[in-house]
Amino acid sequence: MNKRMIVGTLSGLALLAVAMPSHAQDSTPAQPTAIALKLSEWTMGMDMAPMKVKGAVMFNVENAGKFPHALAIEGKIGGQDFEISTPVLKPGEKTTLMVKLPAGTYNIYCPVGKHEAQGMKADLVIE
Ligand SMILES: [Cu+2]
Repeated sequence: MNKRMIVGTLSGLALLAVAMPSHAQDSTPAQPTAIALKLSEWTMGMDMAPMKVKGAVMFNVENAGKFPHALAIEGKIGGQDFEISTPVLKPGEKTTLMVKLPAGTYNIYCPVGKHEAQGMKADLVIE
């Protein structure tokens, strides 16, 4: 496990922050990995190869299509189902979604209509 060193100059507040519960995995980079995703019904934008990343991920999501889309992530953490989603984006709208997940494979997809069945999906592999 990669325990962060706490240097002597940290304030008590900072120490409290460090002590907060975390689902972090070992060797998590400090900076999230940024992934730009353009959602579009024309390309069914997420029907692509699995995305493999380490540590936290920052999705920069843009609806580049003509219909509403959103980005959802689902999977299991510790045997429990979880799901998180951006709001439904109108055409041209952008948002960000940052996740910090245990290592594993998750589904990312568009929860609008039947878009997932139409190919707006991919695997997200957290290493
Ligand atoms: Cu969609």
